[in-house]
Amino acid sequence: MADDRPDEKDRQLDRVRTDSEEPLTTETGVRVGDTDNSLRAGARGPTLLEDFHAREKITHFDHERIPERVVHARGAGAYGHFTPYEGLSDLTAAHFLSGPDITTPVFVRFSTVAGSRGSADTVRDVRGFAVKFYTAQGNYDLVGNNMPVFFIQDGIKFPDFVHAVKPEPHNEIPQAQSAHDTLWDFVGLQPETTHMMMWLMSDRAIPRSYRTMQGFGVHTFRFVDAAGRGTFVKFHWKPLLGTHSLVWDEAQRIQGKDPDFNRRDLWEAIERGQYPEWELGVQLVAEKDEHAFDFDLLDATKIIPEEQVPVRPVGRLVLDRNPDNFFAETEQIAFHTANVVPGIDFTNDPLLQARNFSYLDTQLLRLGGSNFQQIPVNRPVNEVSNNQRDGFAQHRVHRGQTAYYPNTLGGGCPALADEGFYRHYAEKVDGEKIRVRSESFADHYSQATLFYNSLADWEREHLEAGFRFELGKCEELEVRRRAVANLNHVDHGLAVRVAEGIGVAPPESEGTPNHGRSSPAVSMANTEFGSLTGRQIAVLVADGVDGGAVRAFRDHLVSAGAVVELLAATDGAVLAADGEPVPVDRAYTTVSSVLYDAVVVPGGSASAEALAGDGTAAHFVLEAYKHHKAVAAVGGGARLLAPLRLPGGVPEAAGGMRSELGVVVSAEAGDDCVAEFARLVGGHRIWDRPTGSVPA
Ligand code: HDD
Repeated sequence: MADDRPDEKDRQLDRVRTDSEEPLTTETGVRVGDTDNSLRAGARGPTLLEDFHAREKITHFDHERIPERVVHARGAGAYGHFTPYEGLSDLTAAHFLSGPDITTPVFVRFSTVAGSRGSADTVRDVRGFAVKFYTAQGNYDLVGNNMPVFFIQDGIKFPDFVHAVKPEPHNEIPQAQSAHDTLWDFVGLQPETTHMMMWLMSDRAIPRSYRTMQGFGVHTFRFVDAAGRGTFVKFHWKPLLGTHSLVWDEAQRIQGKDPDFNRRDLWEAIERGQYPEWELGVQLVAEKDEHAFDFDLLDATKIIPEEQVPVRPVGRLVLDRNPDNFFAETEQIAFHTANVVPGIDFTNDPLLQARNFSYLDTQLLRLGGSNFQQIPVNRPVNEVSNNQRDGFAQHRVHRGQTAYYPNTLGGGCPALADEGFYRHYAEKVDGEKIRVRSESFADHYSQATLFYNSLADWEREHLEAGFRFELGKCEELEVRRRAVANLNHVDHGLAVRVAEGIGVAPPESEGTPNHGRSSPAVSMANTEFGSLTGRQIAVLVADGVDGGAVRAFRDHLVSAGAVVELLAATDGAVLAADGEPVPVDRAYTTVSSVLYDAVVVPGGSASAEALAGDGTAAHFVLEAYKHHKAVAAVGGGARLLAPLRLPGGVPEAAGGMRSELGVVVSAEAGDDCVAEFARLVGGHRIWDRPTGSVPA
């Protein structure tokens, strides 16, 4: 942990942590002397029913699995803490936001949505970003995503949407993919999905790391102050490392090379002490301004553009402790949008209202009954006191004669709180009982266009390629056509380019004209760059490598927070040109360029010759280049650049350092060369590098 003092949640968990050194026992505590042989009638005879140890062991094993989450089944989580920058008592009665001296323990679970528990991390999908704050006033769950809008406006459509995106029911294909007919059939018929589909086809759907991912509460919520006054609020999480994504081709390859890519990255960063951090921001709208926008604040398919209402930074989230046990903690944690604390309330957003039903309901099935809040990871750090009793797996031993309110026989306990209790915002509600969608939810295209207009060129190209990929996987031409017709209301040029890529006729005339407005804050190009923290750098080496160059890169990059791994044809060590043994971290046959952010070929003529003659090493560099990663080659290492077909050929190493299109070539690993490479790595990717002709 960041500091070694356990927080309240940690102390609570300590009471249930188990690392027994006692001899093996049954669940009833009876010692076991043999767990390898079942009790039989004679050495070769049948097994006896009275073997209670064997039966218990196998029965428990048979019951190890619980239903996976119906969505967000695959996830990874960590503990940490949240601290506000300043007191927000003028806005909310929430105690955990009342001052910078209050630090609240949290558990955060990141997830994909569509795939099963065992699916790969780097699929094209929304990512869940669910935060449980263990506050002194009870648990508060902010159950968000890494995209600020949602597919549908009313929760009654959620089962339809999820059935459309999940594997198709007749053959359970494809796993964890949105690129199939049923999803696109649904979205083409349901134009409210258009804005979210723009985000889903963008690189936001393939984050480089959970650490480089934004989070959003999505809905408009309400802050409520001690006097009962409300303020609309939208929540934002901004990663301090910037918001960075993978390349789609790379993401697909990682699914095979390391299906746990994002999960491993989070775990290892925390183990290294590089604790991921996010800043919590709020967009605030006064109650009187509820109708001041050209969209409805209650419509979860809309953002409030940051240029219209700036994001005010209010606090810091740090994740600094990995769970002890994946099942006990990450799997059994139960989030619920209705887990709120005094000072935070809902709005009438119909998506949120449905969620407030769904999350409790789903936990009852998934975690086997009504006592799931007693599971250690779910328990609040303050005391629970009520008349709820019994049920499956009741862990509390309630004492006394009474379990009802009011009572005198139990001394009136538990009594009602006279302070600090939850007060619902006294919103005036008056309406007819009708099944309609508000007219104010009717515009499904303006913000999709706003998003498209706001992207950098490379983001826009990736988005268009995303549409072409996904629709190209749809068998039904009519499904493709409908999707294109929908895009024609976002931007005519986009619709034409997508249509041309998937073999359907481009729309002849413009649908809805592009309004030309943009919101630069939604572009990833406008987030943080420059940090090397946790970047993975591959250094390719063979016998005869220039040991000085290896040290120069390693020292500089590691001191800037990067992780540097030396890769060779085999594990063990290589012999540097100066005769020194250089330990190898991994054989490059066990990894792949897609698992690294950048690659260095340090030179030394024998090493360069061996690497250039090894197809695996040559492909490593080629593929890194194809995926827009920084490449450095020192001295003879430049030989590996030959297959790259660089425009203008391989830069000459003789005349000092050259840096072009993210390729640094230098005769020596001097400070200028290493610093230039570090700068490129901090810039994440070299998007203006043309890679179409690179055969990787
Ligand atoms: Fe949901 C899980 C996020 C709409 C019903 N949702 C779940 C998780 C996240 C979200 C992050 C995983 C929590 C964890 O790690 O355990 N969901 C969202 C967001 C939404 C949203 C940001 C829209 C703004 N969800 C939504 C709707 C419904 C649900 C409209 C139902 C009407 N979501 C569920 C669920 C899940 C869930 C079925 C599955 C597992 C669970 O709850 O605990 O209840």
